[in-house]
Amino acid sequence: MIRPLLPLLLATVVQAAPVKVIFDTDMANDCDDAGALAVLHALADLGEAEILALVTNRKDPSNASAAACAVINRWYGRPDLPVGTDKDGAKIRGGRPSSYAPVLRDEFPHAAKPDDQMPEALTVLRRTLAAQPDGSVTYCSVGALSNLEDLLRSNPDALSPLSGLELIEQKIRLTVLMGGGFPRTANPETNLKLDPAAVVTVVNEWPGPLLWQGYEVGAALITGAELQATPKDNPVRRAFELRPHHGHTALDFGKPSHDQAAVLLAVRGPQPELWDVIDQGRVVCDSDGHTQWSRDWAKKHRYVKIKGSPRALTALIGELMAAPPARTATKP
Ligand SMILES: [Ca+2]
Repeated sequence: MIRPLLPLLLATVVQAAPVKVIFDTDMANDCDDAGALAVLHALADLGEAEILALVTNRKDPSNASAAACAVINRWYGRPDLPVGTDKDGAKIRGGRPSSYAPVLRDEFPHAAKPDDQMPEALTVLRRTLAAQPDGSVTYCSVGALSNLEDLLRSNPDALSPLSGLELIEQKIRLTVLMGGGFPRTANPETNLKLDPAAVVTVVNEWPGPLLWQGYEVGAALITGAELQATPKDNPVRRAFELRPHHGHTALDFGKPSHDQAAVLLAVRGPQPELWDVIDQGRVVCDSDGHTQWSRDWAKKHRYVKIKGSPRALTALIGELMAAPPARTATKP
């Protein structure tokens, strides 16, 4: 069945081939990761993206990040996407478990195991990259950078005769990073604060282009209430319903959309009508995770700012996040 396309979705960029995406998520604390995975599936439904694999990058006490990913993949009719977890990755400070991941795990059908029994994220990354054509993969990171560092430091193995550095150079065309703040923020941004050593490695040694989206971008994009119009058995809606935000839930009035914006940027690129791009410099990271834009030495780094009003981006993310799945949800 062909579903009606909403006006903003008609503004889709016509592309020759879908963008091949690896999604690296801390599907645990904030529900914008759930919203971002919804946007990614919606873009795949539109033929703009091909989801290659998911990896999780934050150790959540509920041990259910992979299950939450698998539940959402199944809702969108893609239950067989590879999902890997980082076993020694960044931990949530204070050990507070996710407000939504264990509930999604328990209320919805899926075939995922607990995070500590899932395939290694590094294995999933190396296997996925080795199987793809050169220069074809877009890496979208919306959490800690631990998996990127692990990949960068990895050695040749049975999955590929290439080192991690060589795999990145050969296979990844663009890496989009949600993290940091531009200009410099008072406190280090959460994703980078989780594993500053990994950030220092990535900013200094990642061989390909990095496109940064700082905290301030998502903070201006409030979405989530659009999900009220979706079915009650939509797990993304459920994640927003469970996530507290300023005395309400994220479903009531929405919340900032850091990760959804990063997915949009990864798949559609920095469309000039929506984004300003700042280049000719590099991101510098302190040992505490603070980022700063420096023009002292040009690397392949850029960062984005919203062009003009955030209204168009907000509406676009809201529509994509609430678009009904094109495929029938897979039965358990
Ligand atoms: Ca995230």
